[in-house]
Amino acid sequence: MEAPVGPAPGGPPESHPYHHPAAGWGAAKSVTKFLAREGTYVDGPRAVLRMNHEDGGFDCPGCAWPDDLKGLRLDICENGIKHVTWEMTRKRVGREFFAAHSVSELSRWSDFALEDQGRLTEPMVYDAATDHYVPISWKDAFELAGRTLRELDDPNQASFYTSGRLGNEATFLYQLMARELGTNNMPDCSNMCHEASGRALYTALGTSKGTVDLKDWETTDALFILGVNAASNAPRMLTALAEAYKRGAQIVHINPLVEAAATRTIIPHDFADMALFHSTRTSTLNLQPRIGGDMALLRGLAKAVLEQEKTDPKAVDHEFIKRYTAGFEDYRALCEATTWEEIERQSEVPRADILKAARVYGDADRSIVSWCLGVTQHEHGVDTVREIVNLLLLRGNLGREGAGPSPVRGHSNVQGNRTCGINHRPDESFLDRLGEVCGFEPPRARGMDTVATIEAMHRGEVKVFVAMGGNFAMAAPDTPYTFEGLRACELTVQVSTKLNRSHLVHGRQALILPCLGRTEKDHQRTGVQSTSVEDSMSMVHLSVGMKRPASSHLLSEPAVIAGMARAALPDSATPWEWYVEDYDRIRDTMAQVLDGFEDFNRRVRLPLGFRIRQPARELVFLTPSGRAEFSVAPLPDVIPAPGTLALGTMRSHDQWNTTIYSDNDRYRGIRNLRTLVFMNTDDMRERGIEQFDPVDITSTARDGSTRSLHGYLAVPYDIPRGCAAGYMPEMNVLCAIGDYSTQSDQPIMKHLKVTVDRAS
Ligand SMILES: Nc1nc2c(c(=O)[nH]1)N[C@H]1C(S)=C(S)[C@@H](COP(=O)(O)OP(=O)(O)OC[C@H]3O[C@@H](n4cnc5c(=O)[nH]c(N)nc54)[C@H](O)[C@@H]3O)O[C@H]1N2
Ligand SMILES: Nc1nc2c(c(=O)[nH]1)N[C@H]1C(S)=C(S)[C@@H](COP(=O)(O)OP(=O)(O)OC[C@H]3O[C@@H](n4cnc5c(=O)[nH]c(N)nc54)[C@H](O)[C@@H]3O)O[C@H]1N2
Ligand SMILES: [Mo]
Repeated sequence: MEAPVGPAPGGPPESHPYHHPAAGWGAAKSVTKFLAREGTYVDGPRAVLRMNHEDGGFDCPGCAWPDDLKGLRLDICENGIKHVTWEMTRKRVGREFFAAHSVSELSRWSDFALEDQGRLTEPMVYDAATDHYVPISWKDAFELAGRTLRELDDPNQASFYTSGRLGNEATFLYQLMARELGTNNMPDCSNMCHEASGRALYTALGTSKGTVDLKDWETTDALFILGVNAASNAPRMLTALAEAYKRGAQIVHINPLVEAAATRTIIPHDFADMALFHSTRTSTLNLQPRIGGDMALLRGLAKAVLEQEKTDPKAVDHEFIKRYTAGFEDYRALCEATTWEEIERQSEVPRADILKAARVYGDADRSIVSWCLGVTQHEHGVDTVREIVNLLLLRGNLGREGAGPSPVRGHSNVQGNRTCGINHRPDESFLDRLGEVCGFEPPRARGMDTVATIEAMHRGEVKVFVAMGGNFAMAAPDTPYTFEGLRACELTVQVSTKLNRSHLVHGRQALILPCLGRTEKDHQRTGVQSTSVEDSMSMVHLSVGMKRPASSHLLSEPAVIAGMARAALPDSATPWEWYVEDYDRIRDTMAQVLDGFEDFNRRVRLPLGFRIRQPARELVFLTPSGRAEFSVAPLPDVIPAPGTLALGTMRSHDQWNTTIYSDNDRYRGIRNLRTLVFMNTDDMRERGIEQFDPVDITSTARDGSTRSLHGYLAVPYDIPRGCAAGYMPEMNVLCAIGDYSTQSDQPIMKHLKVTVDRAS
């Protein structure tokens, strides 16, 4: 990649151990600086006071952690504030901007500089003759998109991407448009995120979501947190962890890196603690498996529980297993056959430490296991999530208060997108209902996901690419390959709030369609509209924007979709315009199509919204056997070959996916540096590498092809031998398009096979 991702560093790189609690004053200071830079000193704090409120306000567009059930408490976080103010910036990108800068020129700008220009204000179309984006009316933009879609030989030559911001009502219209056109090609950011969790939970429990809610977090005896950097990526989890600690709950963190959430925190809304610098611990035990070693570690926990049962029959909940599960005896045999030696070797955690965690699990009446990308973005992501379920089933940790699986979802509405129909592998029953209620015959063939879409672009089989939000060019694996795919398209359409790389890496024809953000007032014919979103714990509630839109030319996402749909489907029986006049009408249709959405309009207006029915939570398993299924997968071999390292790509504290706020990563003690690789000191010494030495990183894909990054700086870090870590999206260059999990089709972004050498 030619252009840098982050801003120009504010000084020489620094790396210091971080000794302060997570959140607290460090966070407060960072927020103040950020508000000043965005020019939103007054609006920012005012907006934040209206966020996640039980009597209205908008849903934080940041992460998907649920709102505090106690309602009015001001449960906000540093990164949520940054995220909101990023959208509310006073800076604007208008037609003058595009007239002044050609696409070739902008392509040399950093990703930071692109987004830093502010909010997009009017629809633009690419003019190849001048290499500039020029203004286009909404009507002409819809006609261009509609005509190109109409003229395709086959609707499967179009692919419709969703980034997890999109509200439920827009989501429903979007999938309806794609399916009326005749395709299930609906890649989404979930394909890179929690696809593995969904598939594993669906097969094991018949529900593709977690079963617990915040009340369970408040009553559990033991929390096991795997592969999530909560202090940065789900900061409001810190509150739950601190409160659990104060109650005497055990908190076990399982992560190759000891992240800030695994130490201590000052809860920002606890003003007394803030004033007195009083911090609370957020961990009782930290285990550091090697990258990919979680499954072996989980197997070790299960093995220990089964061994304990020999002297203490209550260690295993036989009553539960007999009544509700299938496959226990096979699983027991598998655990017995897996040796401690293999478990230790594959996990890189000593048996004594695994036994400590097993004792926590065995002593707890109620346990929750929570996880994020450290578990999913691997070849064996599905098997590992199923191993989590195996472990929970052993002690009946399901279907009762304080117990169960709890995946931490990413984007604020990524879970809602799936619920409302964004799925390239839709259920027959969903399609039947959709067809019946909306009066058309939906396509039945499976569609393409993210990786399949990029490959099909290369073959010339996907010609039109529409993205509802996100930054596909940077988020997807194998950056140069993804760029080529996008450039091979006939038309690319990006519906966005801010300028990003995906606008510059475009098809022969290209549209930028600017839309309202979640903080903004959405006025339609019948008045101000609200949209609904679903959090990580299946709570659905309304979000109402209250800011004046960034420009009078912006349309809401439902309006953009309806405009495109009408142009692409002139004979459609769907009342697209009527839907947009009043989103209650969309919700009434959704209530007829979607499971658990009956009486949607009334229930979504309850003070905290409503929780979607969770059959597994009620011990109803919609699996073929009608029972919760144990799995019996062999342990994968995750030990790096001699001379190689397993590299995980992850986020810094100061970024939102492809949006980079600064070159700092406060909790990991890094300043002014993103092009780095964290390494174990022994691995560095073996290679003759010192701190901040420039290194070359080369990945070897399954097909034997290699990809390299040059001049990255090595940073010694407390990480197991054989492991390395660095930042996405830069490191997507190293992730080959073919290196996706055969279990989930997810790119294996946490497990790249690399060599690291001193720069030549
Ligand atoms: N501020 C902020 N918040 C965000 C986001 C953001 O970019 N910025 N992104 C949002 C999105 S879309 C998502 S999906 C989530 C992502 O949230 P996370 O899953 O926390 O995201 P990552 O930064 O990828 O971090 C993954 C964690 O996994 C650990 N890890 C790496 N490999 C392994 C392994 O093999 N085993 C285990 N146990 N751990 C491992 C890393 O050390 C790191 O702590 O956050 C959401 N929230
Ligand atoms: N190597 C590596 N790659 C990864 C990951 C990893 O861990 N490692 N993580 C993966 C994961 S989990 C995810 S979720 C993806 C993220 O993939 P995406 O969701 O595609 O990327 P984002 O960076 O979240 O998208 C940011 C853009 O969204 C637009 N936007 C913001 N708000 C709105 C809005 O309200 N409406 C609309 N229409 N547009 C809006 C803005 O234009 C902004 O530039 O990246 C994936 N890529
Ligand atoms: Mo994500």
